Amino acid sequence: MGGSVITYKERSMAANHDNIRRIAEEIASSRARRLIIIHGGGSFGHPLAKQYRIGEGYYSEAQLIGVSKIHGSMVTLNRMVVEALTAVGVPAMGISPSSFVVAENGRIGSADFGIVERLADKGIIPVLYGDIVLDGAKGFSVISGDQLAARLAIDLKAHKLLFGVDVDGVYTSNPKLAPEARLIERLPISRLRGIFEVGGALTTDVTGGMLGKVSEASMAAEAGVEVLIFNASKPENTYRALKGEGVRGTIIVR
Ligand code: IP8
Repeated sequence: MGGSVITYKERSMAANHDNIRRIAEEIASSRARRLIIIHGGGSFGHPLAKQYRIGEGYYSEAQLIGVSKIHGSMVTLNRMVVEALTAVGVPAMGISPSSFVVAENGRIGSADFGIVERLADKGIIPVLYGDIVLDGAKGFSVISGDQLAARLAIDLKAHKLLFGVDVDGVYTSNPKLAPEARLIERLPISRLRGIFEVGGALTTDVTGGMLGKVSEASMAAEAGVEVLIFNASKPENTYRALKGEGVRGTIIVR
């Protein structure tokens, strides 16, 4: 669940309750099982990460309060998502990535997904999120929900990896700026570099916007996971994606 779908990215710490509630309902009616949900930060994560210059690494004690605030803010958003899911009967449980992930220069290093996998096996739906984690090289770093999702999909040999965003998929240029932008429905990894400009996010996104998403997604596709980027702001799409029904979007293929 992209941060741009579940929050208003241009406002400070503003959750999009309508989207959160609607997507929770779609997940409930899909009756998807062995599902792991990962959500992004949107306006609950990126502005604070920028304010405390987490991207530059940990260099001052003055950043510690920022680490605490960023994590706390993500926990708040996570509670909203989990509560929306439980309200419609989905057995969800929020899990903090910072309690079991250590990064190395911004990339997930050691991560024990054992508990997440066992919960999913039991029928609980773990709900993880982009988080600020310990980093062996930088002190702390922000791990995006995208990186986490791709790594989980690879390590747990997921069948499908679905990225719900606020546009229909990957375009030949930024669809919010360029009217001539065309949706790329099938994107082979080999076409990824050089041929087109994917374009970054329009608002503050410390973890790379659409470009970062596509690069993480391609790693999962490379490992044989079926990857779809679709528009979760549009009603019914999340339901259809979970059911394996046709959804307009971008499929990333090996
Ligand atoms: O929105 C980043 O997660 P993302 C979360 O998936 C933080 O990039 C803490 C900025």
